[in-house]
Amino acid sequence: MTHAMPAPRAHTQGRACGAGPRNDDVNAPNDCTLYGSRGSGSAAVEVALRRAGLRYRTVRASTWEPDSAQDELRRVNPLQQIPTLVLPDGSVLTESAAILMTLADICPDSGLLPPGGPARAQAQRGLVFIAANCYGAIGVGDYPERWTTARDEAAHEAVRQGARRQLHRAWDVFADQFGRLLITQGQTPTALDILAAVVSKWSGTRAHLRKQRPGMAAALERIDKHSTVAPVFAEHWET
Ligand SMILES: N[C@@H](CCC(=O)N[C@@H](CS)C(=O)NCC(=O)O)C(=O)O
Repeated sequence: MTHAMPAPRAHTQGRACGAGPRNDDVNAPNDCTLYGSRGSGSAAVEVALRRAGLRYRTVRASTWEPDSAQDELRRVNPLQQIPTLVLPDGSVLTESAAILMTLADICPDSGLLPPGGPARAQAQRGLVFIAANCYGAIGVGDYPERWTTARDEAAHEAVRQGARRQLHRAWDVFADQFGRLLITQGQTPTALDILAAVVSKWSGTRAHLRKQRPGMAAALERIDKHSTVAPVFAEHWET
C-alpha cells in the first residue's frame, strides 16, 4: 500500500452528536485525531466519523510512508497500524472493529449498529469476523517476512499465496454467514457494510467475489456508491 494523503485536515461534515459547538480549527480540542493514509482502513473510520457527526482531523501516517507522521503514530499505537483514532479525551482506539463499535456507542442515533439484541450481536460478530479473518490475512500477505523465519523470496511468496487463498476463503464464509446482513437497495450502510466494503477492496477480493459470490459483490458495489460512503471512498481510491 503506497499512498499519499494531504497534510492534517479538519472535517466538520455530518450531523453533530453531542460533540459541542462546531469548530473548523485544525487542532480544535474537541476534534478526534485519525491516523491513516489514502487507500487504507482509515477510510472506514472516516465514513463512520462523518455518520456520527464527530469532528476529526486526519494525520497521514503509515509504516510504508517514511515521510509520514510515523513517530507520532508509534507514540499512540506501538504497532504503528492504522486506523488509529484518538478521542477528544485523549483515549486511544485501535482495531477497526473496536473503533466502529465504539463510535456506534458514542452516537447511538447514527445507525451504525442495530440498537441491541440479536441483530446487534450478529453485526458485532460480523465486524470481528472481518477484522480477525480478513484484515488479519491481508496483514500476512502484505508482510510475509513477518510470518516465516525463512529469508528467501520463494518462501515469502508461498506465505503470500497461502494468505491470499485463506483470505478469499474467509470472504466466501463471510458471504454465506453474514451476506444477508448487508444493505439492500434504499438502506443506509451500517458499520458492518462499511468495514466489509473497505477491507474487500484489497488483494483481489472483489474479483474473487464477483466470480464466487456475485450477490455479495453486488451488495459491496451498492455500499461503495451510497451517498454516505462514496465521497470518502473518492478521496481514497481512484475508482
Ligand atoms: N487489526 C488492525 C489491522 C490494521 C492494519 O493492518 N492496518 C494496516 C493498514 S490498512 C497497517 O497499518 N499496516 C502496516 C503494518 O502492519 O506495518 C485493525 O483491524 O484495524
